[in-house]
Amino acid sequence: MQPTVQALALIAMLGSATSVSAEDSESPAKRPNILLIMTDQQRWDSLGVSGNALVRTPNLDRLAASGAYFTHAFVQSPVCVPSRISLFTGRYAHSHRNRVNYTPLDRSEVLMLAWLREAGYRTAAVGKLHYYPPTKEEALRTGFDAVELHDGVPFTDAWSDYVRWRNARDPLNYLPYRSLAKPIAEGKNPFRSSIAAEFTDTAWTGERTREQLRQLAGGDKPFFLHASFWKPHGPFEVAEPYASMFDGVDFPLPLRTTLADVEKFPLPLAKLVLRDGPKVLDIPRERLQWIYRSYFGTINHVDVEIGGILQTLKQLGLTENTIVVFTSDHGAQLMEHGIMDKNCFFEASVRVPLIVAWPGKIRAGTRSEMIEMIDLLPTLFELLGLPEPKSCQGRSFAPLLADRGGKYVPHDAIFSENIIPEVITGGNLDMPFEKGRGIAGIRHPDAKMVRTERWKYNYYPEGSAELYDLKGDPHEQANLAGRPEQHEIEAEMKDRLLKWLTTADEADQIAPRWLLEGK
Ligand SMILES: [Ca+2]
Repeated sequence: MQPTVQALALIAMLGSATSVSAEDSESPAKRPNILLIMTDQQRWDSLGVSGNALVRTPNLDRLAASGAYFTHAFVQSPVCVPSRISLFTGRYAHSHRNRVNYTPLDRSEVLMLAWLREAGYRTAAVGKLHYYPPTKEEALRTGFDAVELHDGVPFTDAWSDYVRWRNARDPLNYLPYRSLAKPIAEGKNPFRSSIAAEFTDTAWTGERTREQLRQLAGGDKPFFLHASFWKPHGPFEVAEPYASMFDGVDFPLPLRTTLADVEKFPLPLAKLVLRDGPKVLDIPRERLQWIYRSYFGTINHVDVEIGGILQTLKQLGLTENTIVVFTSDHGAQLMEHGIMDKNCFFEASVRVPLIVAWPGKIRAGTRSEMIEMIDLLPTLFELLGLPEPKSCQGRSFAPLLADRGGKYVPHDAIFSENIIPEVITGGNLDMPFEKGRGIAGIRHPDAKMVRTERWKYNYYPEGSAELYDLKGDPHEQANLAGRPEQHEIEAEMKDRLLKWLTTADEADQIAPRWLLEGK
């Protein structure tokens, strides 16, 4: 196979050994492993360590206590594919251009795993990847040596290793894996799954990750292993004993959103809320309560599996030499502002848990600096002693984790961006995308968010905006955009967005650092 242009560029970069000092550079065999554990649609406030007294996440809480736990980590796009590609490229969605779900990855983009493989790592993935086309071949093409795939939506089941695994084991394999038990007694969880916990995709992801760990432990290369859970993403089916673990527990529910509230939203956001009609706002409180119990039940199930993965890591003697990262691709509204899922800029959607642990090597503690998820790639590369790909737009926070000589400059603002496909497609995924013209000739309503410690400003292309004072209004209830007394702060936030959009790509436009340094 011919080496790719990107591979040659990396070899050139490694040869010039630029951004790390000689004592930081490790030989490939000595470099630590990376275990990247990811969940789908898990809110920042869904861990015990986040201050949520009702949830049960003892394993993640322990991991957080052993490493650096970030309370203010933000995804670059509040939807699956753009967010994941941002994490894996260290680039904003408008730069990697993979901006909505079910769009193919631009072949000129290089993912973290491909850079790591070129640097001597063995790379493997278990679970949800969400590439398009959603095949194992496509996943392998992006730089994985081994992939066990389960994207978890029906049209991808033909390629699902989980579906095959379950079919071979589960006596109830004739039932769809998301089927709900019937009948459900009055006062019991209507989302109880008819599938036993041991045959769920959550259990499969845990089991296969542990098996991959055993295989990778025997190799002579360091490894990058991506364990990617489908849950706690809805629909909210949940297996016993997790289905009934919160029976009788009342989670605090969000304020009810009325049609009058939604009519004040920017038009794209209002269309997102009302895509299936206004009846969504009338969800009975009791049913919503069961949704909360089920969502947090699946989080406990995932936590149990993560506990098993970390236990295997320990048994294999790998804990000391493995950087463990835990995060999620975006959060979940759970009916805050009338939205069940995400695709918006409220904190519940853009803010996610982030833990980075490496015993004895990085400082344990809780950090409140604002982190962009594109910062993870340069951080890991700095910890590994690898030069940062010049295409990367993130900022390493390694100086927060260890004393490495570098000084950390915290972000004074972080950014996210979002295309709301439902607004233009009505949920129809088959509408053809036309280069330069969007979908069916309609340009994307491409919304942008900037957030400082205190303010959040969301701008929509048709000219509407939201401005929230997070200090006085943490639940983002009062949109202050357009108020004369907020004119100055609104102008400042808009200016930040413009500066970001005009400079984020500058690494591609100026002389690459590796040509200038190391002389
Ligand atoms: Ca997702």
